[in-house]
Amino acid sequence: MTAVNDNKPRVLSGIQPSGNLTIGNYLGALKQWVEVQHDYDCFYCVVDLHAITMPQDPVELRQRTRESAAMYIAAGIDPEISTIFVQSHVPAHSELAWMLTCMAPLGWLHRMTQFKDRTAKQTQESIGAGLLNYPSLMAADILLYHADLVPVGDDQNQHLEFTRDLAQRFNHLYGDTFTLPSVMNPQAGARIMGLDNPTAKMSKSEASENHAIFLLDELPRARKKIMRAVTDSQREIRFSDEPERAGVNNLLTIYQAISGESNAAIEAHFADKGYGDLKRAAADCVLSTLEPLQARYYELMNEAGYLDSVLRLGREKASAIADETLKLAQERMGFLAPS
Ligand code: ATP
Ligand code: LTN
Repeated sequence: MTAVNDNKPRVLSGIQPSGNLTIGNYLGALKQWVEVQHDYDCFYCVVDLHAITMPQDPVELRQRTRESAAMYIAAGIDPEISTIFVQSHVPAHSELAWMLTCMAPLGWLHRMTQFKDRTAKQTQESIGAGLLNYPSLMAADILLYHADLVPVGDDQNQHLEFTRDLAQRFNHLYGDTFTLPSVMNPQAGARIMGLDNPTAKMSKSEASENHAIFLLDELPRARKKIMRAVTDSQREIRFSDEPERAGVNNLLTIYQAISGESNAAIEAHFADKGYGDLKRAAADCVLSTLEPLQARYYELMNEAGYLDSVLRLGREKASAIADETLKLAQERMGFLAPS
């Protein structure tokens, strides 16, 4: 750890390299990561161990792990300030995850909505046990670094509650060991919905063509996807939580998350305008974000060796902290230290 960061509260978060990153990942997670990095000692990992809870092609997984790390930097994470690393490079994550798995009540795990959603359409025979234990691994990621704050989209709030409950259980049984983390959701953009189906969360592993805007979509393609977004047959442009108005609400949310304007200012701006105007304005905002991000991304991917050096340093900095926490937890649980 560098001396400057010693007194700052800590942040940890991660994104799965399970597909190409979307504007949902950007607005729900990455954008906040960039915003907090000067005020916190930040650790951002590419969570490849989480990605394998669903089947992954080995060649693609390796490639996407590098691409995700490059995307963190392209989005504005400064590797000189924040620590960027790959989860599987720090074995302490897997080791603490096992210890926490053994303490995690099955009832808690079965109540996780992400688990219920992901397994709803599968048979017991086809669901890997990792999907059930997924939250214990996420808890390990967070607790190893004594993270104070975890910036995520709101779909992860239940996993954060689980992490706190598990940390409390450990602290109660074995003595004060882990810091209880708080969740941080963005004011706007905590849940971006699919453009083709605005009642479902935008997800990077959803296959349909007009569902998600990927951060690497060519700009005309990204614009086209927004122009084709599902809306409704009404005319009024205002924020709303009614399910039938979810499409318009989603476009307003995207516009707001990027422009930073208030609800009232946005509704006033669109008062005498139509859905076409809203879509064009949302597309302009999205493109103004994607353009510089893509330019930085391609520069980084062409710079041989740079990304590897960032990940090497990240691994060193992360391991130093994680190994120490793991050792303490092992001692508390009663493992015999190697002599
Ligand atoms: P997958 O489709 O592979 O399950 P995902 O796109 O849901 O992935 P994750 O890797 O699970 O993405 O999430 C990474 C981060 O991005 C988390 O903080 C999550 O809350 C956030 N995030 C993902 N999708 C959205 C979304 N549609 N709106 C806001 N935040 C999101
Ligand atoms: N489960 C998260 C990804 C994730 C994560 C973490 C987020 C894994 N470990 C630690 C924050 C902190 C998801 O977004 N699906």
